[in-house]
Amino acid sequence: MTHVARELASQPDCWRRAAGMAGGLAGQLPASGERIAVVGCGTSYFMAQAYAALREGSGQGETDAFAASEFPAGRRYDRIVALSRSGTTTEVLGLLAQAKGTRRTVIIGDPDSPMATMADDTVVLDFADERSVVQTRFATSALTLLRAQLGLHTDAVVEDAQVALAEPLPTGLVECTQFTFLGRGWSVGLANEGALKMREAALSWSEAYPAMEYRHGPISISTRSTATWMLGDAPAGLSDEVHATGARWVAGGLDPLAELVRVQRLALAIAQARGLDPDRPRHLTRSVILSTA
Ligand code: F1P
Repeated sequence: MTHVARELASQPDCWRRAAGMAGGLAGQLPASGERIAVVGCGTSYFMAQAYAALREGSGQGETDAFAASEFPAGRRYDRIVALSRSGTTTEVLGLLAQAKGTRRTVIIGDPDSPMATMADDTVVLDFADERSVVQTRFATSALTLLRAQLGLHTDAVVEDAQVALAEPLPTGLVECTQFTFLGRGWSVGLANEGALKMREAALSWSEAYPAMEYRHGPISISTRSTATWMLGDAPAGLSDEVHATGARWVAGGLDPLAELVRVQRLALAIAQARGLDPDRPRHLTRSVILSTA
């Protein structure tokens, strides 16, 4: 069994643990009403997008998400929250160093990483750290912690993750030549992450959009050999329009975070079918550490 397959399967347990921490971290995580920015790179950035939409959408304060490299230097926030499994990603370290006057909270997997000592609040999810390069459980556990702190996590989410791990994947998906993942609100970040997983682990041509954007161009890619996968509830009429292209439509019936687990499984199934080792993703390293930033 690969590291990524084992880590992927441990997500229900990790989510339970992460959610259980939320009550004890009230002083370290953003309070309701704070104006915050959430940052990260790669997978961590997509989790930041999901959290930002959940927090602002539930009326708990203005929340912007940025790739760490694109943080607008002139903006003022009550707090910057950085997500980083490794705690070593160059762009995140650079931003935290520059933002000394702002309260900085980091959520990291490795307690011995440089990020652990440079923030005002350090939250360590070491139980969710991973051996694999391709992230699964750290990212979803960090989001579960933040979701629980917003009061938006329930046991039903963990039950859905168990269903996502147990049920067979829809037939015919492994053979598809292209995948489009769609989301709405907080699941836009999850759609972005699903597409990234497919690229990283399976070298699959995958795209992601807010669901209402699909008709504005991306639909032209859809045809009999492609699949369009909705994370969360679909806009009215969209499934019919996808069916009319001949593409496969995958309706996300589970909680969107559990639906992402199904996408992770698909990425591994495609990697296996193509003879790829998902623990050795092409051109990737566990963390991007730049000598010239
Ligand atoms: C972020 C990240 C991963 C990506 C790759 C390089 O790392 O961009 O999402 O899959 O392995 O690093 P981190 O800041 O969360 O450690």
